[in-house]
Amino acid sequence: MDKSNPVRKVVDAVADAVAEVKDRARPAVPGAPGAEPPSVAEPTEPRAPLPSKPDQDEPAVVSATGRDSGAARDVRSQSGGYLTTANGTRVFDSDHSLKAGPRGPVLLQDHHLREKIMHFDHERIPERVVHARGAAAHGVFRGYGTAGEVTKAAFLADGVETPVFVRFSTVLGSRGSADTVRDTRGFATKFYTTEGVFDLVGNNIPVFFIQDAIKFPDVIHAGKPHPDREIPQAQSAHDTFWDFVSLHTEATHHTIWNMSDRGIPRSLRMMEGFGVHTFRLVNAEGSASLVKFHWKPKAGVHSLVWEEAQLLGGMDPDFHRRDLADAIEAGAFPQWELGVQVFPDAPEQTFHGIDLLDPTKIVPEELAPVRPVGLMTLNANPSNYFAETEQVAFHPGHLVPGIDVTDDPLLAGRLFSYLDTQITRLGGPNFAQIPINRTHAPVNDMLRDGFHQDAVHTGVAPYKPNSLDGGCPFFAGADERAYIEFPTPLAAANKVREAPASFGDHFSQPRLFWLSLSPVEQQHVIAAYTFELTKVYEQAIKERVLTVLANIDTTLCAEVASGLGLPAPQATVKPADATPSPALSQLGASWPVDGRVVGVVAAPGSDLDTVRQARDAVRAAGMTALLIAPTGAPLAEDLTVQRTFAAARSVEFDALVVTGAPAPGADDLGARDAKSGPAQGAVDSRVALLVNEAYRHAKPVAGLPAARPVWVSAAVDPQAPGVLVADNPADLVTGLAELLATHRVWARFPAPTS
Ligand code: HDE
Repeated sequence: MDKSNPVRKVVDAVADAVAEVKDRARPAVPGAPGAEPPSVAEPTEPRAPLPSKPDQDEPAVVSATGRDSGAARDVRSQSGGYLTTANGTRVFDSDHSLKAGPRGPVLLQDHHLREKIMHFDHERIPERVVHARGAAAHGVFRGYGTAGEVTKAAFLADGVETPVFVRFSTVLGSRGSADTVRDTRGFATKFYTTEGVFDLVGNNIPVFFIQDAIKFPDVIHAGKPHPDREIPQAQSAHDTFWDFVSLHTEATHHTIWNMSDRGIPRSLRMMEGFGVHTFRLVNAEGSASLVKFHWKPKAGVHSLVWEEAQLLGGMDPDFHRRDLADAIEAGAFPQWELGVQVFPDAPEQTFHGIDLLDPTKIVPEELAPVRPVGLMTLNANPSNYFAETEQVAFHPGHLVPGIDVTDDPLLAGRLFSYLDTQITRLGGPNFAQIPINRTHAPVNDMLRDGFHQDAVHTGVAPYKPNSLDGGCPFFAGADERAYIEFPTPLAAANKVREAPASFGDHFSQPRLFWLSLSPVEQQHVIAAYTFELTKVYEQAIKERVLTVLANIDTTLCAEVASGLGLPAPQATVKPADATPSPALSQLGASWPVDGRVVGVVAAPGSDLDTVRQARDAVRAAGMTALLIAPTGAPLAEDLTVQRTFAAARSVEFDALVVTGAPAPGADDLGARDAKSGPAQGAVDSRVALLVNEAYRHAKPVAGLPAARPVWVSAAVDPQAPGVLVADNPADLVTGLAELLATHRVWARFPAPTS
């Protein structure tokens, strides 16, 4: 890329800033719970509270009306060295209630007990109706200055840096559900711009189940657990979901994306994001364009395989939130490029015949390339989950000058819903004053009072027009950067409850998606539909879904029907011609491996220098090395063990380096650890399982010559693609990183072409 190119300039500047932050001491193994290692004995000497960890940040310290207070970032956390009541009175004892004698009774006058329990009783707030399970991070967005042609939004100008807070989520599960379920992921970004907050509240799938907001309660009621038994949790593999989507066929496109690998991301860092709706951008000259927003991850788009996702649900239900926090802590900052597909704002609002107001349709990137407009880097973890990740409140109506909405009927409903839901969830109308939601732009809003009012408003005339407050505040014009809705012309129409005719095409784009996938991705889609429908009780629903599949593709339908043991029905709609869009496939390129997790297996008697070299080579490549050994005893002062054979499972690792062949350990017993299989020859059976599973999931596995017996016990062909054997650990890791750049050793998953 040419050095004077504005995109290059910003990429270089961000790279410098990232390098600077990375230079701060980073832990070799992320995940320490606090800022300092604890002492074994309980500390008794009063001291100031510990700071947040270096990888963490808090919301900016602005007043409830958006003013920079100049206070330190940690001003809101605890202060002072002594335990106090909520009112700051020092506490003498918080372990015993006030009693009449040691054996009671407890006295009613114990105001400290009363306050402590009262507050505890009210610690929970309602979880989000949808997207309850989330994980978030702070970061910065830098504009490339390439969007000026289409929008006057100040934060997109060249080199402008805007703080952001991003919350990722699953849709269906409760707050405590597992991360790796098959579901759509939310991707919501709050930009604290100088012109007010802009929220881009998107998903990792570019289309939605419904075309009209009035259907949202229906699709969510169908996807949530059955109302009688409240099962299953956080998944679509049940009757009500498939009942709805097979009757309401506009859901077909979103459903096939969920059944594809996009429904089970490897990492939140490895997902695309989409604004889904078409938005209207307006430039400084006042001319409008229609656009679709895209987030493109620098790490590529990668997924789990279904078995990994299922195992992780039990092994590590927090897999995604841990991965995000660990990567940031380790200095592997996730990055996404924001881009726009631009379409003329023509009266019919279509592009190449695709209705831009229909949120069940994409515009293939081959028809309208994604133009990069800025780069987002997530570089800090939240300091407090509740204060930040739980209390953040997004709203698609948080817009800034230069970004306007279209008449997409789904978007219209969202513009109502998000404000409404926060009143219940956050306990009143003043949620914009919660620290994480505060704008960094001055607020002068004439909204007054209400629960949890944080601002002490002055003045006597919170109304307009007034003279008592000197007429203040005043309206801004376009020159003072007011938000002015674009004067969109409207065609004469009748008031009706109807959708436009073009919204009736439900199958051409699911077919386009199917045909764009590589053979192995298609196999995954077949397996996902088959798995989900096997869990459906009612045969009529399965038969109905098969007819929907027949309308997408005969092979897809035939394969799923065969898995279900049902006849494949005829299509009711002639499959449309579709030109595949290669951009929809996740395969076919190489990506950085920063933040990937490599397990280094050590056997008793492994050469420790070799283990050390393997670990250091993994770290030098920007990845995280976790040492796996028979017990938790450190192998040497500098070789701390992170996983034992009993605790390790392959799904936690992207790749393995095996430095020796451990003989069965004393705890390699079914009675102690049911992972222990029947005798695996000379090798500990948990290690054999670890390696076999990683191999089966098409992960790179590498071994030193001393590890040879492991291949036999694990039934791994050392000649197979992606199995590396070499003397030198550094060479092994280099080879392994090359393999990981394509995410998996795809050659181990040969698939028939459809
Ligand atoms: Fe949402 N959605 N949604 N949604 N949505 C919510 O807002 C809603 C839709 C999305 O991390 C709720 O604060 C309606 C599309 C994300 O806090 C609620 C409709 C897209 C998040 C709500 C939609 C989304 C939400 C629940 C149909 C992708 C999580 C709690 C018209 C473009 C944000 C809350 C976070 C959250 C309503 C459809 C994305 C109830 C009525 C389409 C990422 O207001």
